[in-house]
Amino acid sequence: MDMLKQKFFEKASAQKAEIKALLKEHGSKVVGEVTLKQTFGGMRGVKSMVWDASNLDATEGIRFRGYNIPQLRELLPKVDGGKEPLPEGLFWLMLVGEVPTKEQVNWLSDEWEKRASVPEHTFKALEALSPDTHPMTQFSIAVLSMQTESVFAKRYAEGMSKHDYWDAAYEDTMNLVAKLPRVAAYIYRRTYHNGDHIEPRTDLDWAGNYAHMLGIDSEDFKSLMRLYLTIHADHEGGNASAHTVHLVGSTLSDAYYALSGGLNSLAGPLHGLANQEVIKWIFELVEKIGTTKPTKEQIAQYVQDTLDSGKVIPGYGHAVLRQPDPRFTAQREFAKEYIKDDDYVNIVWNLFEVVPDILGALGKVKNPWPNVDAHSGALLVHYGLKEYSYYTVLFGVSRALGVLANGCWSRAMGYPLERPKSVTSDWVRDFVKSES
Ligand code: CMX
Repeated sequence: MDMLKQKFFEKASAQKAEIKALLKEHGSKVVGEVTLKQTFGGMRGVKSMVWDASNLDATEGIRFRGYNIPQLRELLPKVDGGKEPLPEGLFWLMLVGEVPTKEQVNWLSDEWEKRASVPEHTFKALEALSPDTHPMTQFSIAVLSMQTESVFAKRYAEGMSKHDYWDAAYEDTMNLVAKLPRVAAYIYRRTYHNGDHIEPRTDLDWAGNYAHMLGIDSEDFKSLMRLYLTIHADHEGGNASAHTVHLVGSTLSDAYYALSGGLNSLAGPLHGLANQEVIKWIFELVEKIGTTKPTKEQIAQYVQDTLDSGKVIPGYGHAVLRQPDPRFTAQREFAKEYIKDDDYVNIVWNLFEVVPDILGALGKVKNPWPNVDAHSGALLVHYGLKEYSYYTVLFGVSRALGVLANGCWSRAMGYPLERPKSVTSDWVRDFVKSES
């Protein structure tokens, strides 16, 4: 058994026994109430799921196993001479709750490199799609097409004991994460570079190799990819993509089915697709105003026009956060350090000064601050990745780390099929009548 799997098994077995005892004694304690507003309003704040890899605080933002983003940037191992954390390190932390050593992270990079081969039929499936198929559609199909490789599905068909689900889930997770950069880069090169594909390198880390296969080989872009793929990896369990993976996985559909489902959730403009919407909207701003150096007054007018036409301001607002997203701040710091005076980065920073007051004045927006998607596009454009329809794929590659690590825990803990209760509008009418 490999060292990460062994650690995971030991931690999960101990936690399973602990939680079993805890539930025996405290299982009927009430953890919250559900109001009618929440029942109709997207279940905001309803505590109905356990998710150990990360937790979101409305003001502090995300913490991964207790560590915030500035701490991760400092503590997680880096490539020699590099300043940004390796996503491998975050995956290790999320899976077993320990900050890994440089050696452990190197082992993981090598392990993923060994498992990275993508089945030929996946490339064929992609080639069968119309070239104008949205990259997220291609990505979801590609992940699903690799389900032929599922260890979980194969072992389940052979009669696997439920005590071994964790083992098969771990194998699927490691294999699937390993294959994602190759598949995702293939989609990019196929869609925007006439199928001029770039072979993987065996001497690079997971994110560095992805940057290389995209065709952008600068060291700074590799650093950006390491940071990007770290900070987008997880955002507790209730966000739409994570929750979808959790729900699909709870039926014992394997990691390939579950991730493909999660990617379909991520592809919505209120969620991950907002990263493409932000830069598209900024490009339209530049086009409309006729300059890449708009004044704050011009920007404010453009924001107002967007709201007046009945649209949301992409990259702003959040269902849980009530402060600027630390993932936005991390990207801002990256830009300050690596990028000097870029017009699109400056527009993003000016939007940050203008938008919150305008959204706040509407009186209904609970969080007028920027989220993770407000900044990423300007950074990618700076390094030459201008094809914004691709951006959510990058998000999806990263998000796989968190949702699949959590999927391993769900199978190890033996969490059951997810099945909340729905009610009808008639039930609500009767309920309100009986209450009053
Ligand atoms: N621009 C304009 N109006 C906004 C807004 C924004 N950025 N954010 C919220 N609002 C509006 C809502 O549409 C809602 O209006 P109605 O009552 O007329 O329907 C009202 O303010 C209250 O919404 P809320 O409780 O503050 O926000 P929700 O929890 O319902 O929604 C989110 C959260 C992210 C969907 C919303 O803020 C939004 O649409 N933002 C823009 C899209 C975006 O950036 N999404 C990415 C989020 C991060 C991610 O998942 O990747």
